[in-house]
Amino acid sequence: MTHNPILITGGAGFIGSHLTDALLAKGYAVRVLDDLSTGKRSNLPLDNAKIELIEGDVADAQVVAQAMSGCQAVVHLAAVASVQASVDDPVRTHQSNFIGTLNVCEAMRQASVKRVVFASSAAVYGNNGEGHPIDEETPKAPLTPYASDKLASEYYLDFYRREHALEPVIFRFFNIFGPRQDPSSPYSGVISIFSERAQKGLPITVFGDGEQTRDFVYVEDLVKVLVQAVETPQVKPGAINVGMNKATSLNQMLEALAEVLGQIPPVSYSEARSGDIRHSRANNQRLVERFTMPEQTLMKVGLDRLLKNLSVK
Ligand code: NAD
Ligand code: UD2
Repeated sequence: MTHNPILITGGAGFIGSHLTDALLAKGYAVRVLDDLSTGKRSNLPLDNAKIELIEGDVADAQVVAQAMSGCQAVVHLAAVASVQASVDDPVRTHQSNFIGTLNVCEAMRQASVKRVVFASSAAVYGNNGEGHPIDEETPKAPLTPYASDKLASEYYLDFYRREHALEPVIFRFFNIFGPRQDPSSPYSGVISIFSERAQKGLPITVFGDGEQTRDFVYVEDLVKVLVQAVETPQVKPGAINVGMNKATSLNQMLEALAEVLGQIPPVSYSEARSGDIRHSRANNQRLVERFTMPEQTLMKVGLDRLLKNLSVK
């Protein structure tokens, strides 16, 4: 291990701050580049001498080049993570979600940094593959600016791999959950919304019959994979699904929430969201082949940690 820092763009956010904790615990120095648009300083242990926060925008090529200088690897997480925000303002989100990636690639080329781990999304599949575990060869059908920017980012990372010997590890995350996920928008992750409302005793609304399923991944399990992706000596081309190949319905998730809390407020069922995907589940064979999979954190255990974190706030 060299003393050079790992750059985490978006490191003050939900996933990035957990990754920061894990890398610091392993003895790495971490440099975070974040504009704090949704990320928070308070997510980071800034009293640790091994962490540096640069407040800046990944859409600014100069800032990215400065942040890249002297780094040994990059984990590129910075993005407007809300799909709805990309629908409402495609031009602004494109700056963060696509230009940001291009700036990271260029800064890496100039600074001779090779390894980049990238957060793509299951959103690139659109409605394709619904009803069975989705593998990576499933035709792509990006339905939103968010998904289009993620897919274009993947293609550019692959171009830089072929032309400039970058070593991209491209992950398509399914539904990640855990402490520090922001519950404040109606389009936030469903688990963050339900947990916060349940803890405050506020009624919960399920869109549809609650039998829709998702492949939920606890954030610490994801982080164990991200750390390996930073460290692995060999990188093969091709994006990798990050899911557990396990379908959990919203009703099952609510049962787990009720078990952890003892009881939950009234749950009502309203019309399904238009365009909502009924079943989303990852075929994770590629992930299992290339990485050592952590033992899956059970839904109840993950919910318990999330709720404890909410209650100390
Ligand atoms: P988050 O909003 O908590 O984290 C994103 C971070 O990026 C925030 O700290 C934000 O301040 C920062 N950021 C946004 N725009 C920026 C910019 N222009 N310059 C610098 N920093 C900027 O969301 P998250 O859930 O932690 O998402 C991390 C990554 O994972 C994102 O790329 C997201 O698209 C991807 N992802 C997340 C999920 C999920 O289930 N959470 C699923 C698929 C993909
Ligand atoms: C996830 C991602 C999205 C995109 C998409 C690709 C999140 C937050 N969203 O959307 O970015 O990648 O996958 O397929 O990770 N729901 C309720 N009540 C609520 C909120 C949600 O019933 O208050 C339902 C919602 O209609 C859906 C399910 O919960 O059926 C999950 O919703 P979500 O927004 O957490 O995630 P998803 O899979 O729609």
